[in-house]
Amino acid sequence: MFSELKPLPTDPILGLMAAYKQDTNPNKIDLGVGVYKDEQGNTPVLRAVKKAEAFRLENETTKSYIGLAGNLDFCQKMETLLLGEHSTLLANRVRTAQAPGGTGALRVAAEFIKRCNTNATVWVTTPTWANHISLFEAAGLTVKEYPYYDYENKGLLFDEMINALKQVPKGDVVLLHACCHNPSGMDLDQAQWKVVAELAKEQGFTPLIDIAYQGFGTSLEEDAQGLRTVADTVDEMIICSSCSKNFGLYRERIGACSIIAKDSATADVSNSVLLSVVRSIYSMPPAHGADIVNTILSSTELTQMWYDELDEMRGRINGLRTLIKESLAAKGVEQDFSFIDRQHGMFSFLGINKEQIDRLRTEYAIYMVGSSRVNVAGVSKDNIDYFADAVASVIK
Ligand code: PLP
Ligand code: TYF
Repeated sequence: MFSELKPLPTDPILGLMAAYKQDTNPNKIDLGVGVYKDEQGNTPVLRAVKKAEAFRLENETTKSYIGLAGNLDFCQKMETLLLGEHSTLLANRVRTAQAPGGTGALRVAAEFIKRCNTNATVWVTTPTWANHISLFEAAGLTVKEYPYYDYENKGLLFDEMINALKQVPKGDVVLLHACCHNPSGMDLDQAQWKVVAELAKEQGFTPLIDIAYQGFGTSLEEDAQGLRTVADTVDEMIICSSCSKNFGLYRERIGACSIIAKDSATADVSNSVLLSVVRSIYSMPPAHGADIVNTILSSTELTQMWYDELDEMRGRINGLRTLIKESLAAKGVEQDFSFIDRQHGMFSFLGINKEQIDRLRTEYAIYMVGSSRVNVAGVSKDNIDYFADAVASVIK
């Protein structure tokens, strides 16, 4: 039966990562996959993570099964990180299952939605992370898009977005990026979050908030503010979170799927369905990443160390955004790139065309996604000049 299979293309972002690795040009720059890099181009293990891992190695007492929801202390800490320590929802309306990465959390959410309403449509931003679409479709859900990024003005199509969401009925799901929108870097401001939250309440659709970059935008608290506004407004919502970026735990596959229901009884029923979904996919999540996050967040010392490391990563990203804007202007590039400095997280669209993207790769060994999405963390003080010269030369 295998011989009936047709070959499928690889994920273009992961494909780019492989192509970059093989490139022998000493000046090559990787602006592709969304992984944080330091000034040396490395993605080191965070110091707080190393300490927590040493502690785990010494103190772990069993490898026995962990349970369907995973590490319950981790789940509780994630709820607090997401909703804020003063949230009244924490007492009885939220239930969380640890998941294998943000992607695992999204797949669990997709199956959960399916159990709620087999005919649900999931509405995603235009554009969105390509995996969103394939993942929800793979779960048998319909995916439709709503306007979001304004390619022309490098801003938001907010009025168009609201008009589209006014057509979304109860029983459908609207996916929102909490912060650091992937791929555009363009986020809603707090007033806009309020409008979306009120609309969700009025229309009755269920918000699904994907938060994969908490702490990479403005701060841990501010990056979750929009999510908290929605949580305080609506009766029910889903949150899919990831610890890949902010804890640098990418390959450990750690994230969570949280359900907020209108009351404690509905939350309990939702939780039983959530755990049934988990059991039918992978039975239970792996222990390591959750243990590390829980150890860090249980220790004042390690939490402070993590805050400092997160501040360092965010500071570097935001500094590079300014540097990119200024370097391109200094090269005499007339096109306005100031939007890069106004956007958040690791990604922005340069807004250059296919031919220019190809030239950057073939002539300069500068790799970015085909949409012109760049990971700004791939730039450094050492390569910024080369990068700015290259961009200036292809857009002339
Ligand atoms: N959601 C968004 C918007 C992402 O960009 C990513 C990827 O990095 C994820 C979810 C999932 O991340 P992971 O599965 O690596 O935790
Ligand atoms: O968009 C990105 O680059 C990150 C990383 O299949 C990623 O979200 C990309 C593709 C993929 C998994 C993770």
